[in-house]
Amino acid sequence: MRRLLSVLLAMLLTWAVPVVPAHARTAHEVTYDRYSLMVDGRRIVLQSAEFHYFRLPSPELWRDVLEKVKAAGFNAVSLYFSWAYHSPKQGVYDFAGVRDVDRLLRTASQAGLYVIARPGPYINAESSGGGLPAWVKTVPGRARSSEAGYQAAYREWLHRINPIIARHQVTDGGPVILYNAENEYQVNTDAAYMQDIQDQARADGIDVPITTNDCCDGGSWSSTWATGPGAVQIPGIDDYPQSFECATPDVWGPWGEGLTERLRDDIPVFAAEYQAGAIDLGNAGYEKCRELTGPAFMKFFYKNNLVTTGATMFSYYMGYGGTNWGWLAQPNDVYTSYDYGAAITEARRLTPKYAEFKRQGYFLQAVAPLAKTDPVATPPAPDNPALTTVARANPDTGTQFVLVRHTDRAATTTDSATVDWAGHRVPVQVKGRDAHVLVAGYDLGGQRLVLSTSEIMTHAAIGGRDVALLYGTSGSPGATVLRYASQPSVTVLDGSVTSAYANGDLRLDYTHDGLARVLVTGGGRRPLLLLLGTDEEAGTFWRADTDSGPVLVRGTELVRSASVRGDTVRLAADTVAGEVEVFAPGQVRRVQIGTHDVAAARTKSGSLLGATRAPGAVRLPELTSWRARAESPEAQPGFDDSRWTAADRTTTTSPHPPKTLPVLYADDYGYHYGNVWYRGHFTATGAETTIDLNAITGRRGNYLVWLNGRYLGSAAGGVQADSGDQWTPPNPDPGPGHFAIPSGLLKPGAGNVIAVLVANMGHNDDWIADDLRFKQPRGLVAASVGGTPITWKIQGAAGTDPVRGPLNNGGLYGERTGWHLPAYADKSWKNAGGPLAPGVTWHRTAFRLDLPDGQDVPVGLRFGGEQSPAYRVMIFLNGWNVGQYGGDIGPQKDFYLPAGLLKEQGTNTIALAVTAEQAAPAGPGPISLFAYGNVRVD
Ligand code: IPT
Repeated sequence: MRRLLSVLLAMLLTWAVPVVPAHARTAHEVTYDRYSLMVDGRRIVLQSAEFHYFRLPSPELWRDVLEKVKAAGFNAVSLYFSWAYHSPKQGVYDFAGVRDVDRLLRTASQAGLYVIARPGPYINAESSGGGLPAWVKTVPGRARSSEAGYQAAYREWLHRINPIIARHQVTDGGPVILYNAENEYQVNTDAAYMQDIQDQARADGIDVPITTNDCCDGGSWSSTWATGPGAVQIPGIDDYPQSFECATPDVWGPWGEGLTERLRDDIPVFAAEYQAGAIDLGNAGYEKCRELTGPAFMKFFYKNNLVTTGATMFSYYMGYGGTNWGWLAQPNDVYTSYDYGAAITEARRLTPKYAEFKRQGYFLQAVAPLAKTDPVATPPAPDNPALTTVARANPDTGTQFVLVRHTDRAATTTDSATVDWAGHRVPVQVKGRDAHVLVAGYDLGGQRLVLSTSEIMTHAAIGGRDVALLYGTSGSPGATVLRYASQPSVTVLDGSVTSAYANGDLRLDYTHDGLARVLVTGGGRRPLLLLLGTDEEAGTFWRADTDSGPVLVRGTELVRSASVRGDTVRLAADTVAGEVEVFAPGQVRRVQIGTHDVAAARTKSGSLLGATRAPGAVRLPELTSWRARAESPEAQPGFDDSRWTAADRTTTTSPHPPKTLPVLYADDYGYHYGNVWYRGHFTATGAETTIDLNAITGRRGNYLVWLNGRYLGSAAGGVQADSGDQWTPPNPDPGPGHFAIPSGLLKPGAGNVIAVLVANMGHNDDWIADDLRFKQPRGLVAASVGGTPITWKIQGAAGTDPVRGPLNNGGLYGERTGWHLPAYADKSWKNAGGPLAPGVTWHRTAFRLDLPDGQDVPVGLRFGGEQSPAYRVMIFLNGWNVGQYGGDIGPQKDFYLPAGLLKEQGTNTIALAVTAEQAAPAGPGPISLFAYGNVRVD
């Protein structure tokens, strides 16, 4: 017994790792003034990226994304919390598994990020209902108001989510630094509601500053109503200057200059959502969205905003977009992928936008005087009107920040000028839609930077010297001037750089080309290693902090973190075959990537240079042995629907009155997501000639109709009955379908059965808070057979999947009987490949993966061939509904299968529910697995 105890104790001592590192639990104070946020009095520039955990249902991958966010120089992440994701019905909440937001907040903390917590209750985000659960559609009281029924509902949510957020606040040693109330709450506002959200938050222990994100201009909680009920401490503005027209990525700033307004004099300028990608409204594909919001846009708009407005709080929407898996999408604006054209792709890969974030983010974090600046009235002027300068300066240090940009923001030419600045005449050049933030009068570590026409990416004291990384457009001239007490000695280690010393100033002139290296020693200062690179070279650098100070790394695909122990620096890095160069503290002689020793040699720059290892090659299996089985037994007249819900209501809480009775709105019967079946029984008079239906499915939806087991055809589902906005007239006939009854099919004087399968593509948002758009019904909104009375039954999802949550399933027969689940025995199914009959046919196959440990190989499912208008496909991976494919759905042919849902070592099941609205000679295909990439993760 004693032995057992001591073994247990030993185990505890070895394995009990505190969840949150002890040093992280220190309480901090968050304050602010007109310049910036402050933590314990220290100013910070908040550089945040938006991330939606609910669009990545794999908690193990949250860490990957958040580490990538951190490594790009962000110090914060902005998190919407989706009410709908956690609550299948009133009073029921689930924060387990993929919904474990406590784990999410711990992971953010471990990644070293602050959190902007945005629990809504309304979040928009192109998510179904804008994050409001669909059950809220059936609650009396206008959504997003203080009316009674809705108030009880949203308070229920806040009292569940707030305590989780509250225990992770900066003020208690956690990461949450701001709490965002509501979302773009501008139209049909109710101050009592806006105030109550904040009162509830305070009562639940939220004590960090409360913010809100206003849309478009500063007209509401930000300024006009800044002091009344509902006013928040730090309002911010959302700005999407590049629009969402991904098809025309060269159109420049159609939605304006993108300058974040100063709203009040007592708070910092806060870009609460700044465009960092786009929804793909025109089905151009997300690569086009990435181009629309690519490095050129980022350089011009982000830098212009920084220097023109002096904003010190930025949150970029999105940092990583993710997937509208299940029924998460708000169908009017998005399809399955929510890649968003973001810096990190849906499959978690880094793009050129990521490198641009890194160049800018490192600068914001390294150059402290940026956190407190005032405008400079007369900036140094270029001698070429094609170029314009704008400047700010820190009133305490005098450090100047000068933006150099094209006067005409659409210009694509390369223009040069000289500028008289800080006692020097220096060349500047702007290529196309680039812009530069140049710094003068800055104490760069132990150095004095008089000015540079290269941009500062970062600098750090490493091994008794300063290492500074500066960069500029390839081929452009650069000049850097440093001040010394006496003439220093200059060694050009690499590249071509000239130097001249006069009156205490050392001037270096060069052309940005590759990576030049200059060592400056003496002159009364500690040594300086200047790295002068092109944008591309600078983008290959990483910076990580260790207990022994910062390290800089050139090369690898990603440096997640670094640590120094004795004479060894260990990098947690992703690699392919290539170079790694480490600038590390003086005692470091050895480099490890993970636990692997890198044979590294000392360079003349004092760094250690070695090679990185390639990942092992990976072959993915072919998808063969598909089995198929048709379902839709509900269409047959003899189907037993006695256990289905009777759809017999004559009243509804919906603001949209029914067009025929009974009320057939799916939500009214508790069926909120996915497909819904209706069966209508009637005794025919014999005079009936058509079945007249009307269904609202949301955009991209359809419905299929049978009479007495015979397929009559399909129709497109409507988007909305009433517009819900002042611009679009009401639509009395949203999703009509008129189905002629073929002769001989009707049974006069006897029982006849209409069967209708209606897609529910997701719920409209509630952006203008008028209830009308959000509470658009789903399902049938009108039904008649020539006036003959019909008795209706309805069946949707058979409950909530306890693991996968409320949005995973609708009411297809196969879903109700588990055909999507991996354990389902499909042995008796026929080999797939035959023609498709109208209705639903499932296809299943299994495949084994054995991906190597220690590699990241994001896997996708690809539909080859042309999209067919005949059918649409719902894709299940091991029971998880990972998306929808089809010409009516969107342009997407590749579907990401996130690890976690995907067993990287083991057997996986793909189940496809193919809904054919026309007969087709064959089902979807060819279907294959592919890898988005392959890196070692050490
Ligand atoms: C703004 C929303 O706040 C956000 O949730 C998301 O919908 C985003 O934009 C667009 O992707 S809405 C603003 C563009 C009017």
